[in-house]
Amino acid sequence: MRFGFPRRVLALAFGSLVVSVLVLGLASPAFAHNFLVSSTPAAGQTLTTLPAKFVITTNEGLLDLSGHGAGFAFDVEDAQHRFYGDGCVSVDGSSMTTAPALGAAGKYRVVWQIVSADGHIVSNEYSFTWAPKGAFTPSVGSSHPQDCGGKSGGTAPPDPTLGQDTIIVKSSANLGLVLGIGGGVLGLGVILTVVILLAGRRQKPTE
Ligand SMILES: [Cu+2]
Repeated sequence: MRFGFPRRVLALAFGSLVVSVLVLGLASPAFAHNFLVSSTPAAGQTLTTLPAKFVITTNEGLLDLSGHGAGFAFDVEDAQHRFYGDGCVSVDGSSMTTAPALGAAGKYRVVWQIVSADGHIVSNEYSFTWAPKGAFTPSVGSSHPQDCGGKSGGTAPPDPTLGQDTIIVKSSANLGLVLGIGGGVLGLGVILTVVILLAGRRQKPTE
């Protein structure tokens, strides 16, 4: 009985250690998937002038195996489903850029796709509002996304030479991280149950 409390504390400390290792172990592969850090235009932004370039910046280096953005896409679409830009992307470090082009004022949608540091495809979308101030000559756009003369971009399927599955990240939440935390919580529950059962069993004979 005298050693019951410290033993339980020790068991809990050990349990916490196991849970930490579990959470880190399960969550770390998730960090291999690049995620969006910032963009131009930004999600939900009202853009009033055309920036020098459109940019998607992720948390770590992108994997541009072909050297000309195969598997990458930066589609800009208006509410009438017309697409703007030549579909050419340039990959530099953790960022992908494309030459900016927009049509008439209104709501626009960006669909981006990148090749993650671990070779997996990650894509997502967001919208922004285009409200040009002053003189602006709108681009005509096209009925489908351009693919930079077959080099990159558009909604072309990912480079088959990558031989990897496609990960579609629909929310900004990191799915792997959520799964990792879920696994950690589950592990904690199991460990707590075992600790409580052991503590109960140990106390019975002394009383
Ligand atoms: Cu991956």
